[in-house]
Parts: sequence; C-alpha cells; structure tokens
Amino acid sequence: MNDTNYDEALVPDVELPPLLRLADGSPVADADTWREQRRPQLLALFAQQVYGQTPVQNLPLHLETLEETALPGGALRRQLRLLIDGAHSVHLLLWIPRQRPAPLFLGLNFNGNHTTHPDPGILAPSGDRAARGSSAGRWPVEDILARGYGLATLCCDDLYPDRVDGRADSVQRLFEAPGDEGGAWGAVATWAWGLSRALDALLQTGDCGPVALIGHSRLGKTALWAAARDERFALVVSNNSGCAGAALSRRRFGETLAAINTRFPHWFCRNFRAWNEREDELPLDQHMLLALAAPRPLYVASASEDLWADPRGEFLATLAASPVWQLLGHEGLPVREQPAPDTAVAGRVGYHLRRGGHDITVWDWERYLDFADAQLR
Ligand code: GTR
Repeated sequence: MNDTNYDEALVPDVELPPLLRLADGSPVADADTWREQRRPQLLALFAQQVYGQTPVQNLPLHLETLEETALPGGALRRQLRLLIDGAHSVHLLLWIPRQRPAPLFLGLNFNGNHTTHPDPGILAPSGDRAARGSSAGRWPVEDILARGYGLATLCCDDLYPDRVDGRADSVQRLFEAPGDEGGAWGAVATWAWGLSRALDALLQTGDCGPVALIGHSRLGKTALWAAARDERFALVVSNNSGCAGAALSRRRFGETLAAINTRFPHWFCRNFRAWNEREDELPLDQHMLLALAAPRPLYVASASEDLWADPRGEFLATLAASPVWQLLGHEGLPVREQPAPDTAVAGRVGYHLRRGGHDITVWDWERYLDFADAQLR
C-alpha cells in the first residue's frame, strides 16, 4: 500500500474507547459487572462491527477415526474426519504424547495438514495444493510432544476457502442465509466456528486435557475471536496477528482497516468497511478483543521486522487489556514498557517481540510451551 505509515512520529495521539465502562458510561468496577454486562456488550459489538454474526443453528457433527498410528516412544498420531450436517468434511490431524490425558494446542494451518509435517502417512487433500512438509518449520511436533503436550491442526480452507469468492464452497452453505447482510459472518468467524467444532471433537476423545488455541497472522486473528466466543478454550496465543487481531486499529501503523478490507473483503462482515479511515469513530478497538480472553491466560507475540502487523500496537493493546485480568484477580502483563527483543514477559498475560520477520518459529513455540507450563499445569 502506497500510503502505509511506518513512522512512529506520524502515529496519531490515540484515545482508546474505555474498556471498563458500560455502553451507558457507568464504570465496570467488579468482576460480576464485567462478566454479566461488559463482556456480553463487547462480544456483541465485535460481532456486529467486525467479524459478523455467527449463526446459533447447531449442525450435527459426526466423527470418524480415519487412522491411528503408534509412534516410537509411545506417542500417537490420529486422523479424524468431522462430518458436518452429513455434507461437509473437515480433516483433523492429532498428535498425542505418551502421557495422557495431556494438555493440547489446537491451531488452524494455511495449506493442508500434510504441509505441517513431512510424515507420508498424513492424508493430503485430493487435487493437492502445497507440498508435503512445506510448513513443518512452523509446527515443531516432536518438541511439543516431548514437552508433554498434544497438538491438533486442521486447514482453514476446509472450512472456508481463503479467497474472495470462497463463501459458496465454505461450510456457510449449510446454514440458513442471514437476515442482515451487513452483519453476516466472514471467513474469520467461520474459521473460529470451525475451531469450536474441532474442540467438540477433541472433547469426545478421552485423551485430551485442557485445549490451548494458537494462531499465526490471519489465523491469529481467528484464534482471538474463537477464544473470545468460546470460553472452553483454556489459553490463547496470538502470533503476529496484526490488524483486526492484536494490533490497535487507531494507530494506523502498517496495515490499516482500509488496506485489510480492500485486500481481504471476505474475512470480516460488510459493516467493518464503514470504519475504513474512520478508526477514531470505531466504538471499539482491539484491546477489547484481547480482554475477552480474560481471565484465561493470553499470550501475544510480535516480530521486530513485522511492521505491517504493528508490533508496538500489539504490545499497547495487550497492556491496555491487562486491567481486566487485574479486575478478575490475576496479574496481567507484568511490565508497562515494551520489552527488549527476544525477551519474554508473563503474568497471566504474556508478551514477546521476537527478532525477525513475520513467522512462527521454534523459539516462539518454546515461549508458548513455557507459558503453558506455568499456566495450565
Ligand atoms: C497479510 C495480511 C495480514 C495478515 C497476513 C497473514 O497479507 O495483510 O493481515 O493476516 O496476511 O495472514 O499472513
């Protein structure tokens, strides 16, 4: 984008909409008011203005184990088919460590389960798109298993093909058409719905403990929205989620609402486009999305060269969300200044700025596993 701002000196003075005030302006001073009033207000706002309304219709879900393989050392690899309403199939790849039940990370992948690991036993979609093992660097399966965690992944395209005209081939075709087109759910909300269905499936298998959500980039935005909506997720990690994820929209640093809504009109609801270049009038900002994870553990990570995602805006949103954890009796983010690169900080809210570019690396994963050790064990 030609007019992208990467100059901190040109960032406007940002006044965030208050997190701990109800829509009528009255203060949110206790946990009950947060839970019973403010949290539902914010969820409704993000559904109306950003991600769209997820239908309440419950579709029947049928699970089938396609195969299971015992791995050397006692871990298991299992592949499941989730058949939704008898008409739409999604494949779930599950790795379970030797000691079970075990806590587990669940995350969407971009290009198919077979890209996340070179194992030739992993089923690949027909008319295959990407090479086997091509994103294995983002999924350190053996390290995760060795630390005593499981891992489950599914491809976002199985739920909603990530293209402007993907809707017709998405799982949305199984739902009644929404009455309000402007507020109709987009791809991010559909992917988030799919994460909840994957969780339904995992909860039916006896060997999964608490389920932590993780997502990179557009799938980090999705993990945050899924965790906001579904409180069964025990922990959430946002890796380089940027605009409409963890970054504050009002800063207009790197990717802006106009940029994202123009390039990816299918990700959000149509109402979101009304806020292009009107960020200051938005009745919300992304610190409020992060706060919807509370009181569960939240970890936000940025990368120093990932300026498009506005690392500083991600940190400031995390800091601004933190008072909700304090209100609910937990330590939020333990610092007030953005930590030096490659330094993890964590209370019940964690953050790091990895040196390097837009990616999820083994170093990032090690920090998430440390955080999960502290928060889930
Ligand atoms: C970019 C997009 C970002 C981010 C990223 C990704 O092109 O502008 O918001 O989601 O893609 O998902 O890799």
